[in-house]
Amino acid sequence: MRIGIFGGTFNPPHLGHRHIVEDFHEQMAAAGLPLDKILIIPTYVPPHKAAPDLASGEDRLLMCNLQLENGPFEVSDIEVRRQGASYTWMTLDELHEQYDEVDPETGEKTPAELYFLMGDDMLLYLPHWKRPEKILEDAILVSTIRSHECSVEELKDFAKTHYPDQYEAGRFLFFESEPFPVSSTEVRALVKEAAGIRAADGSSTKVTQHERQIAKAKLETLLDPKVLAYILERELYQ
Ligand code: DND
Repeated sequence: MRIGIFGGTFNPPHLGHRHIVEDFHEQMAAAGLPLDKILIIPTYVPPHKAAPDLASGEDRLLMCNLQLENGPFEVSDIEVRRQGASYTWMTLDELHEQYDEVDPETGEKTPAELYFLMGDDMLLYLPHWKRPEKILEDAILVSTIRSHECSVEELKDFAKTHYPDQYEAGRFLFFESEPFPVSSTEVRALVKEAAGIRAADGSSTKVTQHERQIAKAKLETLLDPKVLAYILERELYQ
């Protein structure tokens, strides 16, 4: 079985996430490696960063479902259920346990082929992840650019320099994607602004009605309408 994995804090999930994972799906098929499914896996506690304004695991699972509930995508609560810091090597172990196939007669194991998708920032941060070498044994890392500040060539050079053996062994894949530059940090700041709160100082007095409207209009271009409605209804990030 060939499984794509898209892990993230998804606080909240935005159209940049949808764009990259849809491209991933298409490009894997175009490369002759069609994925049987793609698991979208929100972290419980992100292992690598402070996460201000972190919405609950339940909220982030729900928002991922609202954004990617159809097609080959399946939102998985594996990390939210496990709780604690969501180290990727642990998740890959669990996924191998779940999806590796064992021949009932010979006992021979056919490991699931796992392909873990990430944007450029996460690939460049890989040396700081817990157990990157183990991760590269258990999954192939597939990456692309988030903005034109980086290029696929730079990503290849980085992987070749830092993980030469794994690079030679084909444990990295890259694809070209037209960037959709947006971040969850930017989205949360806009949500605050749309609610009349100045993100920088938390003050509720200084945002004009016009600025609030502009923030709301910008959010409509960055979020799935169902995710935006959910955030506003639940008053998340305010
Ligand atoms: P983020 O916090 O970056 O997620 O976490 C990404 C994944 O890496 C999670 O599964 C983490 O558990 C795992 N990780 C990171 C560091 C250390 C370890 C594990 C460890 O085990 O030690 P975000 O929600 O911010 O973003 C999700 C993904 O979407 C990322 O790969 C990011 O690069 C990408 N992305 C975009 N890609 C294209 N265009 C955009 C994007 N915005 C985010 N606009």
